[in-house]
Amino acid sequence: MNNYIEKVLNEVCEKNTTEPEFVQAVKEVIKSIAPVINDKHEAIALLERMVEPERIITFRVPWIDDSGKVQVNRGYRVQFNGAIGPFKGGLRFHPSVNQSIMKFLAFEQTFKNSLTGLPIGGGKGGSDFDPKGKSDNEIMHFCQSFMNELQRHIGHDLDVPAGDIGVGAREVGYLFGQYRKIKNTYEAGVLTGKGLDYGGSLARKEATGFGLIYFMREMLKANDLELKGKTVTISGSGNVAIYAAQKALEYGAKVVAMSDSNGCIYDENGIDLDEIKRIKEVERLRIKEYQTKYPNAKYLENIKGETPKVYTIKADIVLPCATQNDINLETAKILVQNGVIAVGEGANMPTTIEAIDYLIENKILLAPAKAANAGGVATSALEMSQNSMRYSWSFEEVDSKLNQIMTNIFANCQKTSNEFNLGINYVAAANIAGFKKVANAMIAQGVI
Ligand code: NDP
Ligand code: 2IT
Repeated sequence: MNNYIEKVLNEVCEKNTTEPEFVQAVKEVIKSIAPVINDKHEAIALLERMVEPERIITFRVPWIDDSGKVQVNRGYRVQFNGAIGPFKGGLRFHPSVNQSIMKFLAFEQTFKNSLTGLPIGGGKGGSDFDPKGKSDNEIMHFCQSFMNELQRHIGHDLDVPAGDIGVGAREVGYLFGQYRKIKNTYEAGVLTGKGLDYGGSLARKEATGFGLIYFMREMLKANDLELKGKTVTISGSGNVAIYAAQKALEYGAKVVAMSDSNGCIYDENGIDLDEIKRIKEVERLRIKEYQTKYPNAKYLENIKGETPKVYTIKADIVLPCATQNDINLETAKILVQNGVIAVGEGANMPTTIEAIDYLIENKILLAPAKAANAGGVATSALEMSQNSMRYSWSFEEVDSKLNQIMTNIFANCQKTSNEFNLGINYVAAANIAGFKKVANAMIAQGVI
């Protein structure tokens, strides 16, 4: 690490003492970009500007629950970096949401969006609202109130939100309806992840999970391996997890375990994905419900403070598709002990810095989130393109563009890795490759 990088990192630590996730995300990026940082960057305070969001918006979200009681949540939108395009990134509704989590996600999004090769800047938003156990009516009222404020800060050329944890097509629909009502205009490209009947893109729902497996396919191929015949475990059973499972199955892998925050189901014969879709996408139930149809499948309940059970099951390929810091050093050691070949990060920052280092030292192929889960936002950008054209592509057209984008992202990581002699370290490669375009755009645009 050079002196300039160390200085910026110290400042970030000092200025953001209450934001551990944000500091972690910055640390991971900034440490790996040392080979491309020089005195010119220091002279124009490039890194200092890159670690400071362009704008953070925080707002009150009042709504009335089904019993008539007034509830208040906190809403956020972090517009981190708009150098290469309108701010772009999802909305997360989860009780753990706070400024640190919003900032880490928006920071990561900036480099991820750069890697897609498409003209999108980095942003993220959300609320500490907990959708679990809420009625459809409550979800709608919350989304409407959230949009009452958010509408002032977004627009198809300004900032384009989408889904993330707790926000899927249902929520995007309610958000879009309220935006349209307030603005009195049909601005389809203001949100992505929309339903297919009102401007959504085919294959957006599948894109993050499919993209993760396309990236995994390329990474395995470059190392003389393939998905066929491999066993796979997946942390999570939401949007990313489900469509990663579907594509892995198509490529001949066997998915033996999936999870939610309570625990995991393990079916050594292979999981019935249609049943998972019914439980999670239709009924919105807990994953334990899987045992009702498959009593022979095991259910392992998580114990607070311990490794999530899904990571204790032996598999060739592990796909963290739930939340940040799911894999710590202790869990990484279990994975290595169990003979895991590859880890594919569907979630954002699912692996702690110590765990990343340990996995790489132990020659595990690690597909980093910024590159491997970029298929979702890339397809969101394709949704924006279709909205601008007032036209829509077929599922096959979108999917083939997604496949090409993920193949290009992997090739870029491999090329960068070779160029800087990184060994097999796609984490550092993705950080360097993502950084370059944002840095060049910021330099070209002056002191912004
Ligand atoms: P969903 O809300 O659809 O699913 C989240 C899944 O993660 C659920 O199974 C949830 O279980 C599980 N989970 C376990 N522990 C936690 C926890 N502590 N906090 C939140 N969720 C937890 O979200 P997505 O599938 O959309 O997102 C999953 C991950 O992928 C996130 O990290 C997100 O940032 C990332 N991502 C998403 C993209 C997208 O297009 N949707 C694009 C790129 C990345 P439970 O139901 O018990 O909470
Ligand atoms: O983390 C992510 O990339 C997303 N949640 C998707 C963002 C988007 O704008 O589609």
